[in-house]
Amino acid sequence: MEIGIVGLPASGKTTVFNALTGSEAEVSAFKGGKKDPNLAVVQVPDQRLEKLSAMYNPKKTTPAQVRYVDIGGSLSAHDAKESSIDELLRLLRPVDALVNVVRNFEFAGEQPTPQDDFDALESELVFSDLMTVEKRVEKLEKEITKAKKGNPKELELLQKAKEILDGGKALRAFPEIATDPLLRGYAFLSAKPCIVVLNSHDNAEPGAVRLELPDGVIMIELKGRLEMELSQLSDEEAELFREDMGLQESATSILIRKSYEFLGLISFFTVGPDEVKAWTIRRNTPAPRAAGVIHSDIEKGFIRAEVVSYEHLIGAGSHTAAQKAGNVRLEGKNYIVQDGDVINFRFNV
Ligand SMILES: Nc1nc2c(ncn2[C@@H]2O[C@H](COP(=O)(O)OP(=O)(O)O)[C@@H](O)[C@H]2O)c(=O)[nH]1
Ligand SMILES: [Mg+2]
Repeated sequence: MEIGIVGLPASGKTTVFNALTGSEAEVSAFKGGKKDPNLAVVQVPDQRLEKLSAMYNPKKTTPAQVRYVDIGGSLSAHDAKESSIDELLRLLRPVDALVNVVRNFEFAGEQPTPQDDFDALESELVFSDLMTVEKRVEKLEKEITKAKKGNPKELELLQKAKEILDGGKALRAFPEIATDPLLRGYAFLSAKPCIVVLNSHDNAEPGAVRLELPDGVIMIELKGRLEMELSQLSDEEAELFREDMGLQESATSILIRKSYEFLGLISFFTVGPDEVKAWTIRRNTPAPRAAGVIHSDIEKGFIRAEVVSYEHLIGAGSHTAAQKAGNVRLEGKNYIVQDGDVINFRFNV
């Protein structure tokens, strides 16, 4: 899973990035500071993986990962050159979801305006998609009328998208457009699931700010700077501080947990003496496609999946015991992989 962090200048993108990833990327005290993107990989906390690892005692234990990209610069055409916007878009196209950081702290004497900030960024996403659509529609119309090539169905979908975007709306609320395979290649930003991070000052009363958000957007409140400071302490120290401040879970785990839920992601496991590993897939993924996450050869040569649920395996104490109890199943290509499945794929190459 890959998450792109976006937001207005000085909303705290890099601060939140540091909080989430334990990085120490440079935050800036003025608007329009450092512009280079920051990238980091974070392990998804999962107690099941630890239990499986204790059972198999493998050489290597590999948690599922989330990649975070803090894109740095602004998407707004007002304060960025087209070339730098293209560069940002290139970084954002592949991400599975956007985290939109909204300022809820005083900055350089300016009071926070979270609703306005959210609306402004939402328009940037819509505007960026509109630019893409307009260019493409123009080209496709020419191709279709003059050269008799190009897909009229694609044009029709793009024209619908243009209408929605012209009306100032994000594409994510229109799944028939946002998820159509013909448009997937455009990776429209406003079609991506969006998680708003309300980046609150240290003393903020949780829940005090309510935002009006469009469909398909959820909000998580974080104290970015505080969480960043905590992320730079040792686990034990951070735990003590958390208890003191009445914070239960780290920002990282809250965001990862919520984004998993929100994006409809689940984990399955592969186990063995060499490696115990967690893999991320979307809910409702059939077994061969899940196998493809491990390697495309396993998907192509898929024969069967040998499946036992995490609960059955741990309950039985070993794979052999689970098998004796009749809880290891052989599943075919239509099997829908479930959260916590422990799978051994059988395949031909
Ligand atoms: N009080 C407070 N200040 C913050 C918070 N997050 C960021 N800042 C400050 O806002 C400024 C910009 O932060 P930065 O992370 O560089 O924002 P970016 O431009 O969006 O990447 C810095 O001076 C930060 O210290 C926060 O949660 N609380
Ligand atoms: Mg920054």
